[in-house]
Amino acid sequence: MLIGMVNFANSMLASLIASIPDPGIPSAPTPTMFNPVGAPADTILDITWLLVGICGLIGLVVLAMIFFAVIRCRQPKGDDTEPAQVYGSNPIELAWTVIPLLIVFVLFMVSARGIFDIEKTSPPDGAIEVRVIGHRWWWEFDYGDFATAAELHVPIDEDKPTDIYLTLESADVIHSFWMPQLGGKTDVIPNRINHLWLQVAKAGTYVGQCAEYCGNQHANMLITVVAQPRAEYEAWAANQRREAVDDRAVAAGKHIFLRTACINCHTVRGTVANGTFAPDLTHLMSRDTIGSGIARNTPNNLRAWVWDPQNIKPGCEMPSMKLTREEVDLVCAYLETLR
Ligand code: HEC
Ligand SMILES: [Cu+2]
Repeated sequence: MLIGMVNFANSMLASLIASIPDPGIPSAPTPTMFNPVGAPADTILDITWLLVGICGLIGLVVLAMIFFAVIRCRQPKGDDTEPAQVYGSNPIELAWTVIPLLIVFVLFMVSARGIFDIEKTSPPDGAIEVRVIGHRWWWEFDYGDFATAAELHVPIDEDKPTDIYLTLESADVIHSFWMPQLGGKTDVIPNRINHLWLQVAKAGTYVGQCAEYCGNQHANMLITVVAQPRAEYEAWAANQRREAVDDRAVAAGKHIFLRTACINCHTVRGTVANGTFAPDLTHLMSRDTIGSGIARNTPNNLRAWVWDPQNIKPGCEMPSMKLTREEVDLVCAYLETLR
C-alpha cells in the first residue's frame, strides 16, 4: 500500500512538472530517490523505508494511546471528584527511557553502517573520475583532457553497473550536488575538495539539481547525467577531445565572437578564446540544453540566449552583449559549427 501511495505521489509530481511549458531537458524522468538505479541510492532508500517504518509505528502507538486515554478515561457525567493521582512509577519511567534508547541505538547503527557504505574516500576500481566545479548557476565537468557543462556523460557496460567518482569543487559559493537516483548528496564548498560516489546500472538520462541555495538562479542549476553504452560514450569522448574545427563559411561570425568579450569568459579550444568563467563552448552543439538545462539547444533558443540571456535566465552571470540582430545571427551561425 505504501509503495502504491509513493507511486501515486510520484506520478502527481511528474504531471505537475510536465505541465511546465517547453522544459529544457527533453522527456527526462522526474528526479526521485524512490526509483534508485545504483548501489548507493539503493542503500539510502532502504534506510529511508526502515526509518519511515519505525517512526510510523511509534506514531501509531502514541496516537492509539492518546485515543485510548481520551475515550476510556473521560470524566463520567455528574462525577466531579478528582481521579487518583499517581506520583512516580519506576516501571513506567524505565520503559520510556530504555525503549527509546534501544530504538535510537538501532537507528544510529543502521545509519552509521549506511554512511560507511556510501562514503568512499578513494575511487572504486574501474570508476569513471570527473572533477565537478559548481558555478553560479551551472556545473562544469572536467574530464582531464576536455571540459563540458551541465551534461555529465558516463559509459555503461552490459554486465555491470558503472561507478562514478566525483571530485567536487566550487568556483564561488556553496552548492550541493544531488542526483537522487544515483546516490547521495554532497555539498560543494569553496576552498574544500569533497568526493561523491555514484553508481548507475542502466542506460538512460537522469536529472538532478543543485541542492543548496546559491542565489537567484539556484533552482535552474540542473544536472543531467547521460549514461550511454560504452561505444557511444567513447565516440562522444573522442569528439569532445578534438579542438574546434575551423569552418571558413562562418568566418564572419567567428570574427565577431573573437573580438567581443565572449572570449574573456568562454573557451573554444583551437582559438584564442580561453576564458574559464563560463561554460566551455568547444562542443556546444553536442549538448541538448543551454543555460544548465533551462532551454533546449535549438537554433531559436540559442539566438535568444546570445541576444539577451537575461530574458531566459534572469540574473545569470552572462550579460546581454548588445550585439545587433545581424551580429547575433552571424555569431550563432558560427556557434552552430561547434559540434
Ligand atoms: C561575463 C562573462 C560572459 C561573457 C562576456 C559572455 N558569456 Fe556566455 N555565458 C556566461 C555564463 C556565466 C554562462 C552560463 C550561464 C548559466 O547557465 O547560468 C554563459 C552561457 C553561454 C552559452 C550557453 C552555454 C551552455 O552550455 O549552457 C552560450 C552559447 C554563450 N554563453 C555564448 C556567449 C557569446 C556568443 C558571448 C559573446 C557574444 C558570450 N557568451 C559572452 C558568461 C559570459
Ligand atoms: Cu548552486
